[in-house]
Amino acid sequence: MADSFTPPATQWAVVVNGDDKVIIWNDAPCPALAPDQSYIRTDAVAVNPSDTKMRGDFVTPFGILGTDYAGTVIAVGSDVKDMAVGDRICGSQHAMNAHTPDRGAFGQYNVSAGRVWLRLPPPMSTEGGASLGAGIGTAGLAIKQLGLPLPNAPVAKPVKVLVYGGSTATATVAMQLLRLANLVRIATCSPKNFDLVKSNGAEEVFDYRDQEFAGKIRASTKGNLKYALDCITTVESTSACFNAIGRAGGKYVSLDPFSTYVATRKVVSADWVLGPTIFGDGSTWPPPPRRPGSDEVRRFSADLFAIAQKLIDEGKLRHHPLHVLDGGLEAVLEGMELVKSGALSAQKIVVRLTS
Ligand code: CO7
Repeated sequence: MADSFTPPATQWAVVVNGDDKVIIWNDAPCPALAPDQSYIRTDAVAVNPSDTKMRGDFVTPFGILGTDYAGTVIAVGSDVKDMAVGDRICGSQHAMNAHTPDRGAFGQYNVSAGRVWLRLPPPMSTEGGASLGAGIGTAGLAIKQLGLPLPNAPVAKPVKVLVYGGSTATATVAMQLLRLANLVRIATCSPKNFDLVKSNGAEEVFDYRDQEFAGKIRASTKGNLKYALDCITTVESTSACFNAIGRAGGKYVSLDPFSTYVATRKVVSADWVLGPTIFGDGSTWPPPPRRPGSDEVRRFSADLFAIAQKLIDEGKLRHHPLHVLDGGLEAVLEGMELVKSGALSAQKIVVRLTS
């Protein structure tokens, strides 16, 4: 198939121009098709908070924005055995990587990236699929950095894990993975989202605005909590997680660089996840994200997405609640403004690009 396929010369895409402005560009380059990857018509994209933060030093001018997409395979590379034309797939891109500025999700076409993709089974909508990639990648890396197992290797004896920000899109995926690994989830969120967070696997949920909640978590864990996953990463969230971890110490992992001045307990080791490293290519962004590639992470992503594939095929992993917009790439700009406004609660913006 690849032999007879010539990628279009240009496409419509959402890019950041030389003046650091987000624009829709009708002359964006189309990526080449590698022998081991597939070419996908983009049918839907999701907007992540990180997409709205790609400005200034993070930008490769005229690089294509966007992390998460879902669509239909229109061509496969000559070495591809596990995808076929017509398959519906979803996946993620390492947008604004200085080496591959033509590889962002917010264009008419995507080329799959490594093994960071999933084939969508019939019950999973294309829009739901579009919301999965960054969540699975980020949650998987966070669980790895906590030193905890994925669902293919459940622990024999349940261990409690605090998930701060339980109603975030990353947390609802993380809690499902933790539950399937026999780990016990304790979460925080607003009371209006307690039911959602419980339905995604939290056994106990606390209101983070309740002044007493750190004490309540310490009581619930009898002062023995060892693991905290911070999906928010503010001074308050870091401080609350450090206070909740028991006297013997443990591990704290956040999704952004955390404030070290509140992470002062020596018995707690702390780390943070850079989602786009899931591709194994490291990061070209300015420090602290900048880092070299890692074959070990590349292998981990292949394992993680194989595990996730099995879970979605078996109906064991579901997507975050969606807020779906129509209106093509213009609606992607609208979605980015909605995410930036902070008005969303427990919803992932997904934009349909084709009907
Ligand atoms: O991974 C990538 C690529 C892979 C291939 S790209 C990276 C994607 N990950 C990130 O962008 C991680 C960093 N995340 C952020 O910077 C986000 O700003 C947050 C921290 C919000 C998390 O992003 P996520 O997409 O997971 O969350 P969300 O937008 O779905 O979260 C919104 C929720 C709200 O519903 C609030 O919860 P409720 O229950 O109170 O409504 O976040 C909650 N929230 C807070 N909770 C406590 C928002 N601000 C909060 C606060 N304290 N200050």
